[in-house]
Amino acid sequence: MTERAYIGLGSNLASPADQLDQALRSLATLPATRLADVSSFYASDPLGPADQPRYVNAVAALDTDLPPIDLLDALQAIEHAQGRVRERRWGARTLDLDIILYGDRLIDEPRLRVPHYHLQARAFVLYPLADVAPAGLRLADGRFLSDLLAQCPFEGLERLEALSPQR
Ligand code: A4P
Ligand code: MG
Repeated sequence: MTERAYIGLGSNLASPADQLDQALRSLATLPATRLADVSSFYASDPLGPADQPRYVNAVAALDTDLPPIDLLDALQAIEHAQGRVRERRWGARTLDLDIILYGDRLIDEPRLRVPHYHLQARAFVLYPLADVAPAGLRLADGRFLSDLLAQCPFEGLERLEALSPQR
């Protein structure tokens, strides 16, 4: 069954906006998957260790027949292809791809938790998600995106002007 999944993209190394563009091209070619929509790109200071460059973040909407774990495998392959090296937690990275939501599923497995943990505290996830999600979106755990946005100020996010027609 085709499901709507929302993917969070983040980068703070090696031309972050270019990394996101490259990742979007890869998402568009995933098997059994259609890249349905892409948010604006947003810049923000790093959450976590402050001695790293600013991040660029976005959210992509996918319509996919890939089961969640297969989608995670595919995302990790894209991260790997773009030179992601896992170092310290919350440290700098060329590309981070997270499954924010997958249909209306609640997933709590060792490799995969959906909705993504910390979603509610992260403006750099919530605001791009709001760009591409339907008005009134309700998460699988019953929370409304509008309520999470109301509790998470936009402050600190910088919306970047579109540089490519893709966005
Ligand atoms: N995993 C579990 N659930 C998921 C999911 N829903 N989507 C597991 C993707 N992966 C999921 O991830 C570690 C493991 O999480 C994976 O192997 C997967 O099986 P990782 O990407 O290797 O580790 P990480 O990213 O260093 O850790 P973590 O806790 O995922 O960090 P975050 O939450 O991704 O935060 N500041 C700004 N401004 N913007 C950012 O994007 N990102 C981070 C990283 C820190 N500060 C930031 C930003
Ligand atoms: Mg991650």
